[in-house]
Amino acid sequence: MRILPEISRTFGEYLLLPNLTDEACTPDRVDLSAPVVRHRVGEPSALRIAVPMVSAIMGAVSSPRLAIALAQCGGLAFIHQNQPITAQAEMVAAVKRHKAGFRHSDINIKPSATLGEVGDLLAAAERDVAVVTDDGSPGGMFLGLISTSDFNVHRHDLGDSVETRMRPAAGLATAPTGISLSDANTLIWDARQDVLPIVDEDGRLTSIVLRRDYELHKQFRKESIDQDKRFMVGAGVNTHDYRERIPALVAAGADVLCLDSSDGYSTWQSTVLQFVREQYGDTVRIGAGNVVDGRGFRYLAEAGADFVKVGIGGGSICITRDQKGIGRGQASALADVVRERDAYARETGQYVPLCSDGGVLHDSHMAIALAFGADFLMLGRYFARYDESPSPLVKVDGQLFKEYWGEGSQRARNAARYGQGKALVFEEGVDGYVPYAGSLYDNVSVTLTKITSTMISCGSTTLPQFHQTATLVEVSHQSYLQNREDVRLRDRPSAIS
Ligand code: MZP
Repeated sequence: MRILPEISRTFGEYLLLPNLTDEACTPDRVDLSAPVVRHRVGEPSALRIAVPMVSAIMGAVSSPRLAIALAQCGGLAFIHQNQPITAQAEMVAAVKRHKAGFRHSDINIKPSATLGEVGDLLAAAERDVAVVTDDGSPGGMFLGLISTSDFNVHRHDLGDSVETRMRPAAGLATAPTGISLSDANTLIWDARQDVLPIVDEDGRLTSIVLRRDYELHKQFRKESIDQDKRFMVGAGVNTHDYRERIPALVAAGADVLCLDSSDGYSTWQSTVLQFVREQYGDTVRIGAGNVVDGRGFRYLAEAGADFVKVGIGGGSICITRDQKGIGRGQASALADVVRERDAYARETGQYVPLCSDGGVLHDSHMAIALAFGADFLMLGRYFARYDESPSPLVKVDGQLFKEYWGEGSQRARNAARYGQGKALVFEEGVDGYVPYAGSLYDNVSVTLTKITSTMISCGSTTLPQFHQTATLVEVSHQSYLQNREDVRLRDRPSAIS
């Protein structure tokens, strides 16, 4: 038995101190891109993301629709593996079928459509917008746009039978097919529209550009796109059916795989990594985890993992620490693994990126995790709240929530992950709700702006620079409590009157 001479700490126990911000440190210069897979020190990673966010390998989080939305924002989704191989491969293929660029407008509806009809269309097509034309045909006159957020809220408030509500009509400017994204964005901006219809030579609507896409592009400029102009997508795999699942996912076009386990410090993971190298060499990339200390990292890095995922017990729906007594505060786990990653890079010349998985309760925790040295972040609760996640929207006491359940919950019945192939004997995750928060695009944009702003205060314009120069300080329990009390009072102004 050994007892580590330190306390296990989480993100909320730290704050960042500002560093000098100079003229070079402006929002337009901040580069949030991150490596996803191992690479030689000083050389670029073969797979990078424009923003350091990936979605959790969970049934309540990562669907094709969320994957496309997240790729459009510059991140990457991992399609969950708690489903038959064919179903998962079909989800990956569905993401890869979508060409990056302008949105398709193949859901066309009549102004007289009921909300129920619109909802069914949106859900069936996995789109977040439908185009309204005067006669409901693709060639009809463009009248406006319905977003899924509007639809969801209206449907709950008004029921299915009322007439569709549209965003204010926005058909003033149209652009010809073939226009570049930046020209389209200039037009949409100049015309002060929410949406820019793209029309063919006969004036028929072919696709659309959304203003919020423009804003995202303006800020972050990139989408997660492969060389073939398809959206990038990842997929979870396990240590049981990998001989069949991995080939199916590779054939479907998955860009990167990740072993999905609450405890990755095992010979099973090493066996899967070896299988991938034997079968595919370096053409298939695969991450492994989860680990919470340097030993676990070193074991998986030496076994050939392309990235390593950090975190046990910190997930918002996780009860592993209560049930099994296993885990570590996410900040302490990261600090330990980051030290080992850097030592491994010095010794071998190989940089193995780290993904911090779980435990992000506030946007500020993302900045803290990155400051601790994480290369990118895996988020479950954060994405589950949005229109694009696959979980049901429900109304409780007049407030809208999305359902969110852990992969170790009875609901997920993830015997493969938590029960080692046997029936689930005890739960490691809960089945609950998260407050509904609207569109992924809008929220991600705000979150990235906050991270950018933190980095500027800390005098950094790149993540590697942030890793090196960030100065963190522990907060006292008293200071933590006082801050929480302030937040409570801000949230409930009547309490101080
Ligand atoms: P969070 O972003 O909701 O805090 O955490 C998401 C992470 O929790 C997932 O990526 C996964 O590692 C972990 N998770 C998923 N299901 C469970 C469970 O049922 C769990 N215990 O811990």
